[in-house]
Amino acid sequence: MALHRLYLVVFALISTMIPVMTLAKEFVVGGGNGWTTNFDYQAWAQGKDFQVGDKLVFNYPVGAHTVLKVNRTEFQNCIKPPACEALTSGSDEIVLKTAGRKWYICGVGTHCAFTGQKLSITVQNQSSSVSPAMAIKDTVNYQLFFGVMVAVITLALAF
Ligand SMILES: *[C@@H]1O[C@H](CO)[C@@H](O)[C@H](O)[C@H]1NC(C)=O
Ligand SMILES: *[C@@H]1O[C@H](CO)[C@@H](O)[C@H](O)[C@H]1NC(C)=O
Ligand SMILES: [Cu+2]
Repeated sequence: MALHRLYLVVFALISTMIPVMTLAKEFVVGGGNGWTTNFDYQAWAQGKDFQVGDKLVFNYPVGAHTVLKVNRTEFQNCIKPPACEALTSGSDEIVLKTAGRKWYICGVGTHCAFTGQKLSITVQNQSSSVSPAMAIKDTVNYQLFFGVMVAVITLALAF
């Protein structure tokens, strides 16, 4: 019986962790096309639900492109921001930390201006405060549900 209870405690702990860990979504920009020229990134972004805590991944051959986070004006005019470090790893990950409109361009040559290598997205707020992963009411309810369920099962087995 003690073993059963230990098993259930472990199960309860794991089941409360899973929703938190799978919560943040990862978006590979451009999907299989990656981060490249002559691709419609606005069409790609259309209908996607970007939320605080989610991650963007820009994939491209190292040296072929870069990723620059820019403001609206820079985005519209394909201006590279002064003193902004470009991401150049070829597999650049950007965690969306705040809500609102975000703009990204490629800093290589005229990729932004002439071949549309630019992405603009709107990041939605999670509910409110604390860390993004913990802030979601549904998750908390889900965890609560699991916790209660496991407690009930544990009690049922213990007696
Ligand atoms: C965008 O950044 C530029 C610097 O490259 C700055 O001069 C400009 O005021 C910024 N525009 C907005 C709308 O923040
Ligand atoms: C997101 O939520 C924060 C705090 O709850 C608020 O200050 C901010 O204005 C919100 N942003 C958007 C884009 O809704
Ligand atoms: Cu480029």
